[in-house]
Amino acid sequence: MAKILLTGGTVLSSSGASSADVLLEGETIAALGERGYFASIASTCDRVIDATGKYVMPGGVDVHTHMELPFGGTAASDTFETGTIAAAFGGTTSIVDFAVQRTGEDVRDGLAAWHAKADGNCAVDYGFHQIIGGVDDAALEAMAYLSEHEGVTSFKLFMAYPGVFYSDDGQILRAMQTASGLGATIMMHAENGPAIDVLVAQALARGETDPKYHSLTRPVELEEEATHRAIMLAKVAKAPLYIVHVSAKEAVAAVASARDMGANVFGETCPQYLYLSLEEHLAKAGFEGAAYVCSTPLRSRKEGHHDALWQALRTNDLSIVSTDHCPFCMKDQKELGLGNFSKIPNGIGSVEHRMDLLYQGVVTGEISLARWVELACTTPARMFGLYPRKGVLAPGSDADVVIYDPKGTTDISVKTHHMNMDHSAYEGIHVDGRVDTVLSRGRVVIENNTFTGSVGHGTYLKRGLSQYLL
Ligand code: DUC
Ligand code: ZN
Ligand code: ZN
Repeated sequence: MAKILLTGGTVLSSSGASSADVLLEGETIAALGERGYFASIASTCDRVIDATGKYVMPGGVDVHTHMELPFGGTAASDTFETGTIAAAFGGTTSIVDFAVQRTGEDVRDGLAAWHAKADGNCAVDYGFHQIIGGVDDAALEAMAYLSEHEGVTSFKLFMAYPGVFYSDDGQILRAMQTASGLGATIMMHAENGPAIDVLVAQALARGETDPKYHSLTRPVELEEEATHRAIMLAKVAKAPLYIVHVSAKEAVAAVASARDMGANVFGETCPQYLYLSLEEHLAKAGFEGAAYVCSTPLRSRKEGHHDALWQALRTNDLSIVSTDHCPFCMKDQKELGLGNFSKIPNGIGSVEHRMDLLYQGVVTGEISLARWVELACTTPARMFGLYPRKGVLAPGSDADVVIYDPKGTTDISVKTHHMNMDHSAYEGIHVDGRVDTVLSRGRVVIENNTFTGSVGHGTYLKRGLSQYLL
């Protein structure tokens, strides 16, 4: 079994920082010791990595990605291969992607299709949530099977996208009741889709076709209302509820109020809602704004959503930052919506940049170092049944480790990123930190800005139930 010693670094966890050395044996962490503790065995190690002046932290866990997702007549442009290599470059060593079932389809076929896409093609470990796009008796039975036998313990429902993924309130309640019986988590895309569709049709009829109308036809009220309705339905069903991609401060308030009452209600946000805005990005002249079309949509900075999201990350009103990585190229993909914003495929790619962008929040004083680790690594692992295998540096945990250089810098650009996209939504953004070295299950997969891992190294993660419930 290969032995790797990481010396000289500052080890980070969700509770703080300490000077420690870390010994890896094979695929797992063997021990942590105070500085120099392993000096006598250093010569027996296969490799000693000097992390002096750098942070040594758990590999990132991104619990919201969409590799190869079919959407709007095209498909997300990252394959499991390109997307997980990009993830590794960015210090993310586990992803949880979404298998898809639509009305009339067999849930197990949907899951099998996602296994077929990912199996043998991933550079880092991966798990699946299951989208239930057609709640019926068979789908409810399948939820039990997936939760008990397949390591799929979370199910995403949509209050948006009528005719595609949408569930009505009765369907949502039934799925929540099933989840409650299983101890599984319901993940919710909380936007009032039928009302949005009316606003979209009215905007198009007025000739309002530019990308910015994507946000203007998805007003905060329709995110707030759906979030509140989802919380009430979960309360009736007594089911754990996780609101995905929260973007509006009013939706944060709904989540916070449910949490204050002791409900198992949780929320995530994504880098795009922290860094990008309606005014500065989506409303760019011409068709440039199409790069920033995602749902929930980018919000107005002057309305205070961005500040409210950072605050909620500090107070744990929001518990996780994931990416909703759903990349589309401008050419041939976003371009499908030229002259009609409603045809622009929804999604932004950032699986490579989540750890860096969130670290910039440490630099600017929005969050602490410990909170960075908690939001990006530890809580995602706990929320979705991967802890303590993932999300923490502890004896017995997988040796998924990021050595992060706070003196390094990262300039995000399409010229240097590894995602399969012909643009970057974060072009020109500067981060005062840099991913230095990444290990996935004891193997160095990134060093010297080079991918040294292999496609197929990533294994399927059978997940347990949430370890984060109140
Ligand atoms: N939102 C996106 O931006 N893309 C895919 C699906 C979703 O809900
Ligand atoms: Zn969604
Ligand atoms: Zn998503």
